[in-house]
Amino acid sequence: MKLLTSLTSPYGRKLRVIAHELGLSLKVEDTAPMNDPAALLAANPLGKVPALVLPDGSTIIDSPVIAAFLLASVPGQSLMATSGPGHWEARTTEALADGVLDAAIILRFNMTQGITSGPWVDRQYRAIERALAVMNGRVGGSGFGDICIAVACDYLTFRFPELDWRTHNPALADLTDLLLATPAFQVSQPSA
Ligand SMILES: N[C@@H](CCC(=O)N[C@@H](CS)C(=O)NCC(=O)O)C(=O)O
Repeated sequence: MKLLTSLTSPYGRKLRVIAHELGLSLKVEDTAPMNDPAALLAANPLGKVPALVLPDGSTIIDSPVIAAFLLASVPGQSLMATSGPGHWEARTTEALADGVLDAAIILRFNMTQGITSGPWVDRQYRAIERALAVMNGRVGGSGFGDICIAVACDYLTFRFPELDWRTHNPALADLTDLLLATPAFQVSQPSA
């Protein structure tokens, strides 16, 4: 299996950590989405990373879908319940963490165009703040949810070092510090 992703994509990192924890081998192909490489557009017409290319050439796109595929590839995995309330709680935690990333990436794209203030920018910061507070109360719900949370928090540290998300969210801070020390997070550290 080949994962097309940039080495800084937090969505890609989420999948690399999950694959590592599941013991799945994933070949990572460094892919810069903004250059519209042909291999990426063939895998994902939306031009976004990550995209997973399977041995038969078929593709799976969008990190929650790819994550679900990876989990389903390992029967008996212990990262997430496969049904019931625990399953939906973990997936909702993923949606919260991904939503933090979506807002952070909007902010980054705006910054590259010199837009650093205004109602649309403020809205993203407010969404991040609210989601972090909710995620702070969801730590420990599942291994999968915890990975999603720590990936999002570490992305904030990476791209928004001035944003103090730790002070008001001590459970997020403790979880992120704990998971950053694990081999899966170590080998998937974003390289600028
Ligand atoms: N919902 C998607 C979001 C993926 C995404 O936004 N990826 C960014 C890079 S981190 C990207 O490829 N951006 C290029 C673009 O939006 O054209 C997922 O979870 O995979």
